[in-house]
Amino acid sequence: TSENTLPGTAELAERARRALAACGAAGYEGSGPNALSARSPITGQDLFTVAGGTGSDAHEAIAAAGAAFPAWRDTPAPVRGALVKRLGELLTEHKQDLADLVTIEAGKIGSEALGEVQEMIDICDLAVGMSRQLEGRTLASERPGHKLLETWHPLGVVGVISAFNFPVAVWAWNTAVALVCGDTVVWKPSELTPLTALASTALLERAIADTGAPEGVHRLVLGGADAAAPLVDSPDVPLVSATGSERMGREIAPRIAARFGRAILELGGNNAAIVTPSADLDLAARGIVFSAAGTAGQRCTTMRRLIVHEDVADELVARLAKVYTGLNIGDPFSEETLVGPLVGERAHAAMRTALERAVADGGEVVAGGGRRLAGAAQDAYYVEPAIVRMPGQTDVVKEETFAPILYVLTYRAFDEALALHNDVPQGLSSSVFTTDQREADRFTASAGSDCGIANVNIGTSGAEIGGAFGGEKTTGGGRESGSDAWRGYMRRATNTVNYSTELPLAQGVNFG
Ligand code: UN1
Repeated sequence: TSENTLPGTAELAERARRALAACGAAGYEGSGPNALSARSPITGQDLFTVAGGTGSDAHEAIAAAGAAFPAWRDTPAPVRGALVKRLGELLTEHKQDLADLVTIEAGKIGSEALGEVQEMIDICDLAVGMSRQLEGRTLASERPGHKLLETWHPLGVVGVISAFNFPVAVWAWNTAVALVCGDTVVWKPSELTPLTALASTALLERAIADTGAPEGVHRLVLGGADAAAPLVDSPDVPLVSATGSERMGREIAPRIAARFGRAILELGGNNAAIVTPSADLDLAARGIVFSAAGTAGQRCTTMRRLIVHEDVADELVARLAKVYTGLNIGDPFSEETLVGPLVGERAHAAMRTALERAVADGGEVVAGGGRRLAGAAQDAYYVEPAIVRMPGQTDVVKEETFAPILYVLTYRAFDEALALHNDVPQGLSSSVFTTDQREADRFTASAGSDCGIANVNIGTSGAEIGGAFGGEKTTGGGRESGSDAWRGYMRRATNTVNYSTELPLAQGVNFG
């Protein structure tokens, strides 16, 4: 492994400024009461300060998006699609600029940062197609000369709250779909990633100007949890789509429910893979390493548990440990790097604590766990992804620690593997590695994985945008992105139309 050197903070700040300027963001640096530090986990240092008052105040933003709603609602959906099409073109043009900002703010390696922007472009393509396919159904009426229809209408202002780890893709999933659905959007990104938010907003604003859409269809609100409070509590925001921790979900879900608002929640994951004796271990090892160590363990879909048949456990763990020892950890801008930094000190402390608890529970750390590059940047937290063999699924294994720790459990019978798999509070993503069709089909059947995503012979992370994304239990139950997840962004009306000259009542009721 090579201990690569890190870029300097001043160099990162310059690179960020260049990318922002290319995307058309200007006038964001400064001070003021609500000023925000833009920081890079690459060095752990502040890059510069984003002026207080950059972006809108949430109340103002909700009012502006609310005022733009009627005109946007009344714009034909395929015309709304033209805005998203233009956004997709601008994202394609500025793919590298945005990816640079994702690397600078979230610490993702170049390829994953570009992948995140590709995910934005992909959802724009999908949403443009959707804009001509927002379809309802016709249903059979029980009455002669009547028809029963379902129609779908724009909802209103959608509040989007997103996390640091996918600072722009998750915004795009929500925003591209909400916009073609005729909704307007107020976005509160993570306070850790204001720059990617400013750049994406600048691109969307350009697309709005280019296509003549109402300028209030989108507003950006910067700040911490306080800044998002009006989105959570305002009756003028019929839908809140929030991605983040279970703790955040527990805080906001009851408040949204108390006003009968709708929520799409994407909270924690504690994603596992079952590896059966018939698995192709080469393929499994590759899938596991990408899902468990990739993105430094900071995806909601990161693989955190491995449930391996005892006949193949030693061999698989030995292979994984070998690959882990060779992982290049360091500067995410370096082509050789596979593992960039953790987002910050708290993530590192959480990782340390989890490893200590795992060891206290009888776990054995078979790879990684150490800190790297502390000499080069004491405020940056580079860690070796860890593999820990556990004697059982103890409390720490049932929690989501947002860091690269893979707990390994063993099983004898497939039933036991399924039981262990589902015995955690979270239900986002899952996979089985097997060449036995019965096991694969059992895993994806009703009594198999209880997650929103259940894969066969690929890892738990890196879902395509074409499917609906989200999970069950404490993951929150929401679905975003593809398939018919768009329905969550619209309101449904049932229409009964009588085209006869009679007035028969339903259920055979006679009334005079
Ligand atoms: C997240 O970590 O919040 O499936 C989203 C994946 C990505 C999205 C992850 N497409 O890993």
